[in-house]
Amino acid sequence: MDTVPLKLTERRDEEISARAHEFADELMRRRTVRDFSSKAIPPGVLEDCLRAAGSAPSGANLQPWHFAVVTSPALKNQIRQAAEGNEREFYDKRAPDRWLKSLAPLGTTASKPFLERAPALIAVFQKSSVTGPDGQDTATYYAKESVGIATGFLIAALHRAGLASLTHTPSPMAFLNSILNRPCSEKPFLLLVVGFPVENCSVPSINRQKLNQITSWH
Ligand code: IYR
Repeated sequence: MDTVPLKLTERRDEEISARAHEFADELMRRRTVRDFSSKAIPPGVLEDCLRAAGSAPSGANLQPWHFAVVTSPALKNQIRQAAEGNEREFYDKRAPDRWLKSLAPLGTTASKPFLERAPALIAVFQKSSVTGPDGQDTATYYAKESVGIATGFLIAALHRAGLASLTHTPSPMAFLNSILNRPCSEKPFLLLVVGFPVENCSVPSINRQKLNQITSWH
């Protein structure tokens, strides 16, 4: 096994506490946005956020992810048409009443104008196999967990940079493979909508659970 020195910055306890507190506050301010403006994303920002995503831990470090960044208006239009087709099916036919009831506070519908208006869509794919250094295909391990972590890193990086995002899961998502020309060994995981909110954007009034509701200490 080859090794390299760990580059973890040593910090004083007070600094560690302050940084933990600030980061939590920063992420608490993140909200999913559905009303995007068409304002462009500054050059290089998506690249840096994707570098952050690609630094995530993964099963056997096989990095079972692919991020397809879509800015072409024609492709965004195709994605919107396909997603809205599926969503109409979902809202009008497939969705059980209890699911529609859970979604009601969010005000979501089958209409997805943000898929065209936002400057960028990032389709996240989960790879069932990767090609190793020897040119041989290897099955990936804990791919869903790994891609989930990488997507979390990405969402946090986008927010930290000052961008808004929306985690969109049109169902089913297989149309993303054909529109974006991705192989069938890659399964769509999530469609992330990225950009800036409209001016005076408002978001649903929802609560996050308190710390004591989401933790137990042993
Ligand atoms: N995919 C649909 C429905 C939807 C489902 C969940 I769970 C949400 O948190 C939000 C929406 C849509 O995108 O509208």
